[in-house]
Amino acid sequence: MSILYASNSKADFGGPPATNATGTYNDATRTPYAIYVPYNAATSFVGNHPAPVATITWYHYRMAVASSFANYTIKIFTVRDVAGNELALIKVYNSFMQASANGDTVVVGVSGGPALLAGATIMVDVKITVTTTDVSIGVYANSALVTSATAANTGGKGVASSFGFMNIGGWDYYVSEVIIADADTRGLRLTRLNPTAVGNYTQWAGGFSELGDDSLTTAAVSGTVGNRVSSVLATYSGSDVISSVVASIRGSLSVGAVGGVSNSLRIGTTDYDGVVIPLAPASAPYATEWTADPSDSAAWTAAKVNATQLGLLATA
Ligand SMILES: [Ca+2]
Repeated sequence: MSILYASNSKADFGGPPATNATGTYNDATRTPYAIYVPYNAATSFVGNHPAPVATITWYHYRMAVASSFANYTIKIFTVRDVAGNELALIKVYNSFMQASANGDTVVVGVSGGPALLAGATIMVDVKITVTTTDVSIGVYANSALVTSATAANTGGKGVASSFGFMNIGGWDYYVSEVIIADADTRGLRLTRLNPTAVGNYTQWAGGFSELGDDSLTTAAVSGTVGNRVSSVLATYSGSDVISSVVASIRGSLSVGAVGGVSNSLRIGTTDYDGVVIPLAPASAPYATEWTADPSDSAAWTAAKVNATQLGLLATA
């Protein structure tokens, strides 16, 4: 498993869209709110997500339907390559999800799965495969394949690079727990732990309050290679098997000596730095995944997560 990005922050979605923290639209034990995708909204992930290592990209999200989609054909999810070419999409056809692959031609699959009626909550996983031969999409509802399509790709469309939730002519729905990976996401859930307090390091201008505020107009900033900032995280109180800890950030480059950043975990008195992420002038999403606790190379536990600070290291 390699998680490319994981987010339940409205700052990662265009608009900015509205959010909702009431009712069953999100799982409040995991995320502070759901992203609201209202009638006639065309929202999208801001910028491109990190590329998969090969040909396959998975998207995971929790979808809560606010009002029934019965008897409408609408587009709700799109995936594009780095050049902006649409690769695949999900429509709703008479209440059911319907996959389309958009290669040399648009091939529409057979609709299926649970009906998107008011009150429905569905764990959605979407598998996109792009090769020099074809483009395919498989859509899973609660881990079961419900609709798929494959189209030829002799025209050379590239691997998945961005996606968007949309709602052209449909009815209100909500999404949360978005995970993008280059391996199977079925069965994963996302629990977001926000930076809540000053950690061991304060060498950057600004800190935890700018990092967890869901606003891209404020940020932690460093102009000195080697400087660190770290934050205490919200307490994890769930009981999941923790498959990984993922640091998701958006970063951009201004002027000076700093050329990149490492996500870093501080456990005990040791800093465990992730790979150096080169930054670009444009804000973009980046993530670092730790599938095991780096201090002992063993599986994560809730206690271990709660003893970990999340930080950033400015790099050359
Ligand atoms: Ca901010």
